Amino acid sequence: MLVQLLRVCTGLSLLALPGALTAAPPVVQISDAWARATVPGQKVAGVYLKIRSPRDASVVAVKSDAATSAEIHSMSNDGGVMKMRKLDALALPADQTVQLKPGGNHIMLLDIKRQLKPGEKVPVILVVQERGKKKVKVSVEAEVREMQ
Ligand SMILES: [Cu+2]
Repeated sequence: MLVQLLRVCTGLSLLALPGALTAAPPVVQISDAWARATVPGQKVAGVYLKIRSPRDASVVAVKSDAATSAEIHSMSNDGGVMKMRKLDALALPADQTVQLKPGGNHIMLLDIKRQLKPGEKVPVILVVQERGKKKVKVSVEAEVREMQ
């Protein structure tokens, strides 16, 4: 009887382990990261992704080894002309998925160092900051895709 009880207890503690691991402090999550393929000689490329923070934060900078610099851009329709504008920061409201997508907010790689071909991966680093806290770097590999 005692032996059986012990077995049950051991089983339970093993089962509890995954739960304990997921209880670690939540972090910024990035998914579906992709970069638009470029043609030879093209100097800029858009990067798109979904990002979600467990607490209010903002993306305050972006960079990539594949480009001389990178910026966060907004895109708006100004009298039929699509215009891009640099954003100083991208707000990440707590627990909301913020989507960067073609025609909307995006990351723009400027002065890219090589052609981006479908299937390749482009490393991108997002610098995320919660108000009054240290900046945290979140890195992601964006898969290069042709525009659909
Ligand atoms: Cu842009």
